[in-house]
Amino acid sequence: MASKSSTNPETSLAAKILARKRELNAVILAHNYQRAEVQDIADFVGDSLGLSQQAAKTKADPILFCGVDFMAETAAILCPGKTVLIPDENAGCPMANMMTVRELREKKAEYPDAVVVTYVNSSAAVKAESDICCTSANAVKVVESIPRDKRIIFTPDQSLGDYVASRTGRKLILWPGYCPTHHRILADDIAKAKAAYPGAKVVVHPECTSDVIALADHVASTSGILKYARESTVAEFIIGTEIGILHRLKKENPGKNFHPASRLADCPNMKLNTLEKMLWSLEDGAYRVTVPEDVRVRALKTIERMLAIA
Ligand code: CIZ
Ligand code: SF4
Repeated sequence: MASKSSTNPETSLAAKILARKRELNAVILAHNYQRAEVQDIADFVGDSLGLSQQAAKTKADPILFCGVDFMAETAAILCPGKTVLIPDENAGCPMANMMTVRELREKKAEYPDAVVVTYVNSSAAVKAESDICCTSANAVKVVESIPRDKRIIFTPDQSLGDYVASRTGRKLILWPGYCPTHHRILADDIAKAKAAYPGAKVVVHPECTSDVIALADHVASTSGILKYARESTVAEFIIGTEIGILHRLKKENPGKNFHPASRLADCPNMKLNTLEKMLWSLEDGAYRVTVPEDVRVRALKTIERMLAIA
């Protein structure tokens, strides 16, 4: 009789991916929102900036980036000369797609003196057209670094911008973009979860709507949520972000309980990457994510200004 592992298609797929990875000297990076099995086979799991920094540090090449396109682009910006692959070419971010370079130029013409702060969830071309980048982990710090007399256009996430405005007391010119996945988490979901788990801490991502954020004990990026769960003496949490993060939260904190604020917060783009597509990607050298050099150089400056502050 065949052993259980040799008949398990996921196990053999994983074995093939690892063999191909070794053959190519590839590194596998997976975002905190990826499928559990994708996270489990990755060399590094993290947020978009942390993963791109890993990509820049490693000697491995190619980089198989399991996330959405702007994340793979950020890796390509930080690692010129390396091959960056994404398992599914359709894994995009609807929020990043809520703005174009042309629209941003129009907004800049309206406020010619303003500093443009752009969230990492944006295309390389939009980053190139911006003054400074931010992530959800450092957005408050980045905005605080800008002189108080300067006007700020904050793009593309209105919810994150609104949260940063409330934390810094700054008036920001907000782009009307948002994350459709995080906006599926409703204040009512938080209220119901709090009633069901009265001792739990509510931890939410700043991409959530302001009424959800108002009910939270802690607001943080994915790396911040993981840190909070690790360091908290509390053993029960209601998590208001994309549900892919629950896998890592449970894996790293076996004695603690995590409840999703809403099961609907499941990003279909993040979930396009599968083990099968990872293997095909390594076999075919597809899909390659590239950034034109003139755009890359300008987008890199925007990212470097952020890194100098945060
Ligand atoms: O920067 C990232 O990885 C995103 C999109 C979210 C987060 O909070 O880490
Ligand atoms: Fe974009 Fe939201 Fe999906 Fe992240 S979770 S990739 S912000 S749509």
